Amino acid sequence: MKHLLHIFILLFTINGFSQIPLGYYDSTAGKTGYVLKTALNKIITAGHIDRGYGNLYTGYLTTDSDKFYDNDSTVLDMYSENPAGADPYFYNHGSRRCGNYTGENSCHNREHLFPQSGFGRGYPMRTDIHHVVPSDGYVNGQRGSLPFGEVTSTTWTSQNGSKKGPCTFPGYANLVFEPIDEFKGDIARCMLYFATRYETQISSWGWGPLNGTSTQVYDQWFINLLVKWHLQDTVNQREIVRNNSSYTYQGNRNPYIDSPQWVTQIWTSTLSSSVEENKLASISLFPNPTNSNSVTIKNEYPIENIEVFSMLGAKVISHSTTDFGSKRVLLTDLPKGVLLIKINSGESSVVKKLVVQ
Ligand SMILES: [Ca+2]
Ligand SMILES: [Ca+2]
Ligand SMILES: [Ca+2]
Repeated sequence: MKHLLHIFILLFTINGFSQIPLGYYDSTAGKTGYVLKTALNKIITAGHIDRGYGNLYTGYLTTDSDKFYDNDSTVLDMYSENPAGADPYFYNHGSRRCGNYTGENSCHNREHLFPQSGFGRGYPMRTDIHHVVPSDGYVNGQRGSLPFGEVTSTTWTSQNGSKKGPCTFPGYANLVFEPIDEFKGDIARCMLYFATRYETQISSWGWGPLNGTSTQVYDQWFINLLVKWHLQDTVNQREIVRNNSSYTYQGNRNPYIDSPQWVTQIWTSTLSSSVEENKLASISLFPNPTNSNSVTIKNEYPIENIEVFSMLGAKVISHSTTDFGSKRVLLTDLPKGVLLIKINSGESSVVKKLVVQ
C-alpha cells in the first residue's frame, strides 16, 4: 500500500502538476469572436484564487525558474535573459529582492505587464501571476507604465537588448518599451489573457492602449501589435510549463497558450477589416475638378483596380493596374461631367466623386 502511494505520488509529480483538465474548455465549442472570449472569461474566472501579493515569489519558484535557457534554476527574467548564451546577470530565488536599485543587477521585483496604475492597484489583478512576472527592478522602472511597441531609434537599451524609444509600429508614435524577440509572443499572450480575464471591468479602466470597450479591449494598433507578436513568437515549452504551474498556483489558465488559434479567432476579424479600411484611408485624387480630362490617383498602398462610372451608373472605364506596386495611377481620356471613381485595394474599395470640366 505504501509502495502504491509512493508510485502514485511519483506519477503525479512527473505527469505534471496539471495539464489542461478534462472538459475545462468544453463550453467554448462552436464559438468564435467575442462570444468565444466571453466563454473563456467565465472559464478562467471560475477557478481563480487570489494567492496574495507576497506569495508571488513562492509562485515564481515553479512558474519562472530557468530550466530552459541556462538551466540553472535561477529567476527567469524576460528583461535580462539572454536566450543565446550567458546572461548579463541573474538572480537566485529568494535573494536580492528590491529594495532600491541604482542600475541593472541591483535587485529584482514584480513586473505588472499590464501596469498597476491602469486598474488602480486592485485585486486580484495586482496579484495575478499570469501577467505579474519577476524582473530586474531597474528595467521594470525604465518600462514604467509604457505600452509595449516596436522601436527603431532607442532612448535606452537594457543589457539583454530590451529597448525604449518612440514607437515605429503603425498607429502609435509615443514612447514604448520593446522586449527581445524571444519573449514578444509570451508577453502578447499575457496581455490578451488580461483582456479576457478582466473583460467585465476593463472598459472603465485607464491605461494608454485601452479603447474603452469590453470586446476588443485595446486600441487597434495595439491589437495589431499583439497579434503580430503572437504569430511570430509561437508558444514553446517554457510557456506551457509556466501555464501549468500558474494553474497549480492560482487555479486558472491562460487559454491562448493552450489554444493559440483562439487569438486570431477572436481578434483577427477586427484586424483584417481595419487594415483593409486603412489601406484606402489616404487615397487622394488631384486635380479635382480637373480641366485636362485626366486625374492622378495616389494612395499609400498599391492600387489594384480602378473603375469609372457616370452619374447614371454606366461604366466608362475599367483600369486594372498591371504594376501591383503602383501607388500612383494617371487616368486619361476622361469624358466631361461628374464621374464616380471606384478604387479597389485588396478586399476593400472606396468611391470618390470627380468633376471633369
Ligand atoms: Ca537565465
Ligand atoms: Ca541565458
Ligand atoms: Ca517566446
